[in-house]
Amino acid sequence: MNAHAHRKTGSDPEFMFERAVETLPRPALRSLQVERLQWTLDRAYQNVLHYRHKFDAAGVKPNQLKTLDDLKHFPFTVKTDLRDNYPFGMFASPHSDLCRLHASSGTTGKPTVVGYTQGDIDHWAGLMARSMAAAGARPGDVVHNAYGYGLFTGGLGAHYGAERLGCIVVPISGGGTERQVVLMQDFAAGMLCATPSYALNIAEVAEAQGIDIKALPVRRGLFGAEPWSEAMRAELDRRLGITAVDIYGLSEIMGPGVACECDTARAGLHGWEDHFLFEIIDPETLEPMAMGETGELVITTLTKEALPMVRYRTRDITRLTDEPCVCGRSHVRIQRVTGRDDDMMIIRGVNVYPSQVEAVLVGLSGLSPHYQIMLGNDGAMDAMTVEVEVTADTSCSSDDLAAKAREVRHHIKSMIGVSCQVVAKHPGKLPRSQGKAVRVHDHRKKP
Ligand code: DLL
Repeated sequence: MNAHAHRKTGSDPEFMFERAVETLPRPALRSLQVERLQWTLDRAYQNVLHYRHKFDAAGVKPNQLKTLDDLKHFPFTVKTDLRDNYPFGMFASPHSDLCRLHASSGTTGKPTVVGYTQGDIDHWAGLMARSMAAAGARPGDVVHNAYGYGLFTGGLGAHYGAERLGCIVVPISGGGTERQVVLMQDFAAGMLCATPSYALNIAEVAEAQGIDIKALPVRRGLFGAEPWSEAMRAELDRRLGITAVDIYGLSEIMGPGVACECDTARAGLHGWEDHFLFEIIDPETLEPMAMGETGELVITTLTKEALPMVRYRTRDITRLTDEPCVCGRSHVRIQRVTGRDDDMMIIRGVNVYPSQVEAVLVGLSGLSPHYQIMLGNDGAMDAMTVEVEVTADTSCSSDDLAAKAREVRHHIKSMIGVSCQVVAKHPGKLPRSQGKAVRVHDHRKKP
């Protein structure tokens, strides 16, 4: 067996970064959560005017929370609360205690600014180390970090986590894909951190460079920051010769590492319950939903100092499960996030997420997994055009492209139940992702 093949198998599958807390029995986890929740509510009420006003208006005081169930009496927090209090109005720490700011790109209006104390950064690094270990990284591994560095939380979040775990981090960020492939090879990366769409781009560029990425030591992919499907996971496993693991997070709550799958089960992301409280609510009625039911994920931070978040409505649609996991971790599992409720398209009365379209496209013969969706008008209704790309070994005569488009249209209709237009393009004609892929382009007329 050569060295590469040996490294591919990994070592010490039982390794846990913080075994005691990751396997904490439910009653102990619950009492830890109540204690930390009381601390968080009190901190928010004492230090953030926004929370004080909201709690007062709802007629609740932090000391009224005695059990986790009492949280339902407290008001929700939404993204516009952060925008309305731009830039620092939601912070619970004085400026002198801050050590980092991150911000969202703010495509609509002002960016969302989030702040961290040194304590927050320490917790974040620990949770990212925990996530990476769950995903199969081990001390000494080379971690190729292709998440973007900068105001986006992906790059620095993964960077600090990898270092905390004792890995050797390559802070390459996104872009320059040919060089990424060469360095993955030369530095013998064991884990690739990237958005799933960028990982696909890396796989494709490696193939074009004639580098067999499957034969490289890289054995784990830590992919997140955007919705992706099981079909895409199978595609990434196959093309990169890795085990692709899903990681979830959002800036408002911390960044990456709020939840992560274990590589043992790959069946839902362990939400780190010693630092966050997870609820699912009905986005219409705002009522809490039961374990297993699908709705909007709501998160409350339990240890954040600079930016405590009380019942933050993520807009992400998912469900929670609490069945024991084969890995032995006791923390609740968040099922794959299909998309945000604001990404949901309603096409001729059918609710569609871009990731559902992806699941149909990935794996169809003669088709590359790249796609984009154009939204337009069809009279009073919304219309969807899906642009796909054929593979290099497929005929590109206009008849064949039209036939391919008809075939894809048929699959989308039969699997998602929605009628749409499909345009099949020549190889390489669709944009390639360098970070978060932009799947939907909205050309609908504004009312
Ligand atoms: O995307 C943090 C992150 C970086 C997560 C790297 C994972 C890896 P934001 O830019 O604030 O933060 O975007 C957060 O991205 O509310 C989801 O809608 C989406 N998202 C993040 N991870 C996943 C995932 C980072 N694994 C928003 N599956 C979230 C589906 C995801 N959607």
